[in-house]
Amino acid sequence: MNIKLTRIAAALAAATVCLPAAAKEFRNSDVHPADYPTVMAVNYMSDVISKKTNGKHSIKTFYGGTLGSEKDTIEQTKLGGLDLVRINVAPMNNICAETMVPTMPFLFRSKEHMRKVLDGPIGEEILKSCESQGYIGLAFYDSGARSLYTVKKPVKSLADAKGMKIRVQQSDLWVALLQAMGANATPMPYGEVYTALKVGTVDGAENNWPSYDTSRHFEVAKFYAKTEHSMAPEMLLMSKKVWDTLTPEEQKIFRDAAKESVPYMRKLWDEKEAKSEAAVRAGGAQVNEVDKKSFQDAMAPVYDKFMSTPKLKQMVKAVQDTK
Ligand code: GTR
Repeated sequence: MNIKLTRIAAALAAATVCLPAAAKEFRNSDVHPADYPTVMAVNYMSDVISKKTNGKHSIKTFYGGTLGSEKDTIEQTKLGGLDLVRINVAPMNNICAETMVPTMPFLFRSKEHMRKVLDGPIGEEILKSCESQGYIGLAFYDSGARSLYTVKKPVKSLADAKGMKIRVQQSDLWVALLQAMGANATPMPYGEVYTALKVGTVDGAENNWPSYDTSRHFEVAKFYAKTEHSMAPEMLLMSKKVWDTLTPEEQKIFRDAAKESVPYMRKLWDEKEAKSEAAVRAGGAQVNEVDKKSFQDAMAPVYDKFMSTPKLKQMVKAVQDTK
């Protein structure tokens, strides 16, 4: 190629890089129903984006798990087949190690503690950690505390969980967590849990009030033991492949809109938690307290096995030191 042509090619390449992405309705996936706080938060984010881009960009959420399980949609997002995905941190645990930190059992002391950590530098570090794996971490959303629920008999102490077959999310850490309780942990996509509880493939599962309610799991597993063993939050991720097609200005609009959706989501979350707890109690759920300390004490092996590097250990300490 002569010099002139090379210059033209270079100029064209530069122009391509700077060209703004074409107008687009970005696709997001969520396993929850249309009125769940996570789905409504991304709708809110979409409105903000649409306003700031004069209607050029928006986000459509395919809710109710129609695009697949969290594990599958995470893979599609990496490839750019899906633009965004709203998931729990759990299915990211095997992909970026830092996401294990906010999953760790009994780590957060309260909702306020969790929010403070995730809004601060540790939260940012975790969101950033997924970038090298092909994901742009845009936000954390609340997911409350997860507790055990069972079909045939209540769990009142650690001993009661022994040998029970309990569905867990698709994460090695989650398998170990339930094993540490003495249970037989069975990883399974969320959409299959209702039937598994009903036909007896599993004896129980674990989740927060809103999921226990909206999934109707409370109809088949009515014993809810307030173990509150993890406050593993939700995440909103964008495909790095798709992200790279946005201009820096558009990227900023997406980031800011995601952050703006967080307080909105938290307000909806607080309301939903209270409503769902009341709904499942009215629907026949039998709720009991447990000896939390015995559950907590059983978690040491989980920390030893998964918080194994100096970096992860330091992150756990930084969380614990956050006042
Ligand atoms: C819910 C969470 C979902 C999914 C589900 C599960 O609380 O919002 O993203 O992780 O639990 O247990 O699979």
